[in-house]
Amino acid sequence: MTSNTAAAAIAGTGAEAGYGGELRPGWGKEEILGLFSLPFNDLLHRSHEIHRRNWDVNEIQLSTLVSVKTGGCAENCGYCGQSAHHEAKIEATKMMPLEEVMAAARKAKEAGATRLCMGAAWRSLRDRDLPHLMDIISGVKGEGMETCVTLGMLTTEQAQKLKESGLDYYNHNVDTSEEYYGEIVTTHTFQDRLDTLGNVRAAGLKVCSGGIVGMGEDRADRAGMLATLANLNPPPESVPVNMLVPIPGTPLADRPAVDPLELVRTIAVARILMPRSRVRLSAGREAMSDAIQALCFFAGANSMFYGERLLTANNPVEDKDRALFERLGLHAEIVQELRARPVGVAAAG
Ligand code: SAM
Ligand code: DTB
Ligand code: SF4
Repeated sequence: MTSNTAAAAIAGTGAEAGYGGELRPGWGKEEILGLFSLPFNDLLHRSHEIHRRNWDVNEIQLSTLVSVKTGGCAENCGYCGQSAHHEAKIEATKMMPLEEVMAAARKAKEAGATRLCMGAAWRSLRDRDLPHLMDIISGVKGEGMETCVTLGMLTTEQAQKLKESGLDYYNHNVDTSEEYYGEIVTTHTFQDRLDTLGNVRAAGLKVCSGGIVGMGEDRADRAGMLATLANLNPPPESVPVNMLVPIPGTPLADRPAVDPLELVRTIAVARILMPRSRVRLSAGREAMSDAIQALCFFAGANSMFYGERLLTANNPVEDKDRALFERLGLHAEIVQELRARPVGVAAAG
């Protein structure tokens, strides 16, 4: 089926074609491309309806990032300023001490975040780093925050240890389609990424996996990436959609910018394919207008990174995001067990 016929086939009521928003592993790339090709209004109507059926559409989950070990990474991911292969001027650091992470966790919680996402620039986790990470995870969990880490490749045994220490989510992005993956990194394979996701799932952790828009991939690659994610059984609980942040000195620094409406489409399609996953409007918000962000929330995004830093790049400051929330009538997710926490934006609405 061509993209156009696929688009025509799903332009009807949707329900008979199985687009009612039920979990439905087995998505084909052609039918996903058909969704991408829908007129913008039809696509957003479809995704917003599914969003509304599954979520409080005015609630956004807030995660704050902390880079606990920055730079010097052995991998050569073309977008990443932390790779030792590139000329990016990001200084490598040692592993952050527990107290520093705890201070960052308290600050993020005070500001209204419910989850702390801790990243380390590693190809894979080494067993000798496990005890310190387990202390960090149990400390942050003890503060009453949800915990997420992204540490590169992981074995099932390591994933189990992290889970025992109080880890809720493991982030490991597929980043793009299987076909395009070799164009952006050659030091590990797409299958390596899937293997780690399998190990994370086997340990009973929640999965956070998504990708990047704007690396020079085409729409078929974006469809392929979403097919991979949606066909995981179950799909990831959390799906970050990043807009490439061009980092000077990286091979992808000069990629032409993608039409921001294509990002909105990608979010809408992610929402249709994974109705009950949190879809996170992730990196790249600093370069986005408020209107584009509002369209992303309408299309189905219901999570974002909150706090002035991502890992190495900037993110909008908290005040700016609070003002945007106010203008859009949005409120932050409140995690039940955190109800007694100090008032931040989470108390609004
Ligand atoms: N080393 C770990 C890994 O590769 O999974 C964790 C860190 S890595 C920085 C986490 C994710 O951040 C990447 O998979 C990618 O999706 C995203 N990311 C990194 N640099 C980015 C950039 N310049 N623009 C947009 N997203 C980026
Ligand atoms: C994800 O999908 N995006 C985050 C998080 N997971 C680890 C990282 C974004 C990094 C943006 C570029 C930087 O800060 O270096
Ligand atoms: Fe960056 Fe992670 Fe790739 Fe290392 S493995 S270069 S930290 S994205």
